[in-house]
Amino acid sequence: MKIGIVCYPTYGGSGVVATELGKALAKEGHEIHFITYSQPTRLDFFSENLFYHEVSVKSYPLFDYPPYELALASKMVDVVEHEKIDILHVHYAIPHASAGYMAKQILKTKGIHIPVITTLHGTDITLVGKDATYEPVVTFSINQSDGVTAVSNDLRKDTMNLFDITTKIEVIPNFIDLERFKKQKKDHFKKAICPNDEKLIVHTSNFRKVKRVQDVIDVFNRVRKVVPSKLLLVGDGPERFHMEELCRNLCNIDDVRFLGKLEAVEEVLSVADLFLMTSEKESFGLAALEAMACEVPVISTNAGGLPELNLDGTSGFVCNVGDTETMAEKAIHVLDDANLDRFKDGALSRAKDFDVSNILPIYVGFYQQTLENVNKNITSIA
Ligand code: GMT
Repeated sequence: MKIGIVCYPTYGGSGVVATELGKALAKEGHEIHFITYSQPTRLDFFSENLFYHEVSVKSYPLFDYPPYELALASKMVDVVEHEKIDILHVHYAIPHASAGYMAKQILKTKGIHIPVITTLHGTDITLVGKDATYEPVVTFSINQSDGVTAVSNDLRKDTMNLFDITTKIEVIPNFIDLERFKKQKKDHFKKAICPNDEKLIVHTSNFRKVKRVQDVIDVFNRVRKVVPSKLLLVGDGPERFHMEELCRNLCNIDDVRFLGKLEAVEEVLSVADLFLMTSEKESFGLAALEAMACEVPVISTNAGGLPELNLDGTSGFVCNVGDTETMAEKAIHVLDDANLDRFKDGALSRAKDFDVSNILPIYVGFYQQTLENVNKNITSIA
């Protein structure tokens, strides 16, 4: 198949999923055309089946807000027409689903019937999408998509509750490439961070309010009083400055390190003993899955789709949002040498359920089904 993929090309989970999906499909022989405003972060190598089309937005003194959605829709039209794309798959509803709808209508006037699939990732529904600023357009463009997927049952449920949805939503979870995300031998790295054999706790995120990074610091503070440990904070975002301040006030600063954005996060995860995900909302929790694949147990909240990924008592524990006392108790239990190996095995075994080899065929099947449905409709109209 020739597939056009539209996504945010940044470090965010939706962009990572879209890029890894495109790479995996290209490996299977499909031709993948990424349509974004810059080269996706993880698309940094050459493959004969991967193409990148840049959306550039022309500015004009009249525009306080350059019309990205129009430039994107125009680019989609151009790529579909000239590259003979079979199906468009847009990731993150805003503004990709509505741009996809517009491209589809324009292409229809040229006799081209392009199916558009929208994948909902989380904040496009639970935070931004439900706001009255965008809600009518999000509802319309989800309902007008030829296929819709959500990354967890919980996100599907939220979408049905928050919007007036008249179309079926298929759940296709996030996935992981276990060839890349696996525990690597990095003893020298562990020794450098934990010279006295301390336990290593890791958190990675985009440091937005929704991640409640202050709870990570609170949990760490409680744990370190019982278990000698260090904390690594990976990623960057609006809350990082406040979190650095909080650490300076609360912790021994030698025990906490902020690493910023990292390309090879699996190297850090390879030496971690525990991963913390304290989010207030989390549709799936890709960062936790990456940790599990590297044999790192997870203490997470029970928000959104997290309990669908993190099995309580097996791959780690799930706790109520904000209940840092219980999170710390569970963390101390997991970090106990008598328990740690069992949880590490549990984490890896759960991650294997989401291996790309299990999830990719579901996407391919969904593309084929959507194409068939659209073709059937065209034939019945003609
Ligand atoms: O986590 C974020 O804030 C980034 C966001 C995104 O769309 O880039 O991630 C969302 O999509 C990921 C991939 O499907 C999910 O694993 C994350 O759970 C989800 N984040 C939230 O729901 C907050």
